[in-house]
Amino acid sequence: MADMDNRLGRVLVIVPTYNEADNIQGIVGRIRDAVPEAHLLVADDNSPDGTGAVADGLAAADDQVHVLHRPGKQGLGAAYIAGFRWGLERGYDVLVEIDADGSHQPEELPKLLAAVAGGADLAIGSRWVPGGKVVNWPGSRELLSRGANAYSRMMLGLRVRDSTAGFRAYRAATLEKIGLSDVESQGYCFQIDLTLRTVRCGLRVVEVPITFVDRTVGTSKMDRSVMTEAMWRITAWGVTGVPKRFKRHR
Ligand SMILES: Nc1nc2c(ncn2[C@@H]2O[C@H](COP(=O)(O)OP(=O)(O)OP(=O)(O)O)[C@@H](O)[C@H]2O)c(=O)[nH]1
Ligand SMILES: [Mg+2]
Repeated sequence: MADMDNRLGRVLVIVPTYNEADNIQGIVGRIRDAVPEAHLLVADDNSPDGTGAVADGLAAADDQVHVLHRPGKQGLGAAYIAGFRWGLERGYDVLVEIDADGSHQPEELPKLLAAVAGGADLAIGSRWVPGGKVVNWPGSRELLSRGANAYSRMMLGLRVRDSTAGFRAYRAATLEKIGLSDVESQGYCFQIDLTLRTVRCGLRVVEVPITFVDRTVGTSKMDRSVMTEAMWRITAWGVTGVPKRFKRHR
């Protein structure tokens, strides 16, 4: 692990939250145990259930835990962009995405980080490569995820099997190269957007099989508007070919 830390540099794990008061303490504890060297940033969108205040309490007790308070619900993409900027400004070398609801198991973080240490510019915790699994997911959600991935592969020519996955580790250099200032995606198609940018910059994406566990506590933020946004953006990126904004970074 010490060798791996040397190759990785400083790691920041970003946890976006909206109404995760019953999950945040458990997930922060599990992340701290799984990757004790890493720092953690909770990016909270002023959750009405008080998640931000719970996170402040955790940060007060642990100087490796930080909180970014945002004014209101602006979507997962915006929360991650703000979190990435926070981390890049402070010189972190690897920036990790993980959900707060336990779907992504912190105990699998070392596997993701090992892929980055081994040369990946982006490591994705993937449900849909051999060895990847989903536990307790309703058939309808599996169908939606598989469908979104199949559509992305077809429309965008992506070879990545799980480009909607939200459990991933980026090298700081990857985020700097792909450019964050013109990312407009708000919901889950944010993940597809950044995957596409990474691939189109000629960077190396490695998929690591993970076991995804459906949330048992709290409520989902997945809704029709999130799905509609993904559908129209993927279609637009597909039919207009390589957008200029992606070419610029080549
Ligand atoms: N800061 C912020 N976090 C968000 C927002 N939307 C979702 N999240 C967080 O992003 C992560 C993923 O959202 P989920 O609601 O779990 O979405 P999902 O995994 O597709 O849906 P379920 O697991 O079925 O609930 C969770 O940690 C949420 O709290 C948002 O607008 N702002
Ligand atoms: Mg979830």
